[in-house]
Amino acid sequence: MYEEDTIAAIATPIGEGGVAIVRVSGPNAERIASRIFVRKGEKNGKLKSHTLYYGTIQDPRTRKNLDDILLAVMRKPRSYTGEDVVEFHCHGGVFLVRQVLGLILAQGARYADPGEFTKRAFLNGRLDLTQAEAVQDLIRARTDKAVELALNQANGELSKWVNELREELLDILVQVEAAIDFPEEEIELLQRDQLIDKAGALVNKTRDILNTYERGRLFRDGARVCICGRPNVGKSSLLNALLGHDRVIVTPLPGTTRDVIEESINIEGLPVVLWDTAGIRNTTDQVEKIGVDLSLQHLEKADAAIVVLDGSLPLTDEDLFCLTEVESKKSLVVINKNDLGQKFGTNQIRKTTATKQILSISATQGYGLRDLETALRELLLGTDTEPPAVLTNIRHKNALLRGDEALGSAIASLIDRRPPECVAVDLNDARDAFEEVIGIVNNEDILERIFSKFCIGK
Ligand SMILES: Nc1nc2c(ncn2[C@@H]2O[C@H](COP(=O)(O)OP(=O)(O)O)[C@@H](O)[C@H]2O)c(=O)[nH]1
Ligand SMILES: [Mg+2]
Repeated sequence: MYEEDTIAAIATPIGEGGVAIVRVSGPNAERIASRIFVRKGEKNGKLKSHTLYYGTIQDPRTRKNLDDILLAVMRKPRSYTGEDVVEFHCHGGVFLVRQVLGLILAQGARYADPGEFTKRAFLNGRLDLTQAEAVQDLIRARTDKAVELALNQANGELSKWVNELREELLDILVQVEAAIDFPEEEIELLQRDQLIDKAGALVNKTRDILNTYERGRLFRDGARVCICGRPNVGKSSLLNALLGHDRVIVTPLPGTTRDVIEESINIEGLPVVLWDTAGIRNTTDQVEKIGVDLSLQHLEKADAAIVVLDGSLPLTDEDLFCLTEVESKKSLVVINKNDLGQKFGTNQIRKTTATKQILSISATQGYGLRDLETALRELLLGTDTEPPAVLTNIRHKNALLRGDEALGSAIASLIDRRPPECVAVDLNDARDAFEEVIGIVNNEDILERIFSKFCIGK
């Protein structure tokens, strides 16, 4: 299936640390280790698998010792890659670990491509494709929730879900193909209705999975939230308050913030990137105008917006303009400075934005901030119960979309009483799409693209 040579790479980050690991996988892994590893104490006997051995690394040509190390042998098939794997646990010095790697390569190992260890794990059936990809998500995860989602996927939760779809699809396909094999028995009317129902149910289940994508994307990449409003309402103060420290300059002068300031917070595991923007208003000041344009651009790109109003002053046209700007977006309205009392009623806001949630806070006093965070999280994620798995990967999403589309046209063919061959073509397309998610694919291009995104040594 692939050229079974022996690959090696540094598996830990390059830098100073307690330990650095060089990983070797392939048929020659153990032979290479036996040439450069000298065991302390008892020297004879074959090394046991899944055991750590203490010893030194020695250059066989010069007999010079490089490092005292721990060596682990994991013989196939019970190893990460499913091949013989040897790990050298050295002291974590940049120069040292490169020397060790160099010595291993000099014994005939090849420097691994990015993700090549995981690719081999996949090709040897140790992981399916969603699990292999989850390994990468796990490495990149930035919050505990992202770790949890990636771990679920690595443990096969998504595969299980998609596999159920595939099984149900195969059921339908068997019936349709039977009709092809016995042409005189055309698909009976009753059977046709049943098939339509079953395919319809399958479409719904596919969409359930697809709907989790947005949620997964937010957990993985973070949600982008734009804080907007006219100048001086307390946008920068709010950013500082949510961050818990003074990041942005706050002054009583309108127009202080001109650039877009970006900072990240974590709301119960959901990474949120906050954008503090220049106040939105008509201005003749050239620099401020650029700031205002930037604000509007960011508002457009954001996953959600917080419109800040100053409750200590009557509403202005600029406030109303901001409220209409976010009309079609996920957004919250925040009435700030509630420590100073409130000069207008919420019904005035309701006239412009009937459905938005309105919260009262004080950025400088810290009132209402927890409620704001909770409301923001709900706005971004919705309050639905947690699905069994979450789609985080665009490749999975596209494949499922293709499956959904193919099922749709299979249903149309059934309704139009087209010949079973036509229905089978669509159903087979849907099946290909589902199988692509879990990785029953042999397309080298797809695999190459997926694994090239990994880091070297994984
Ligand atoms: N009393 C009070 N003043 C606030 C509050 N939030 C902001 N301010 C003041 O309002 C002024 C403008 O704040 P700033 O955050 O720069 O507004 P921005 O222009 O919207 O970014 C500053 O003098 C802040 O101290 C609040 O909750 N209560
Ligand atoms: Mg500001």
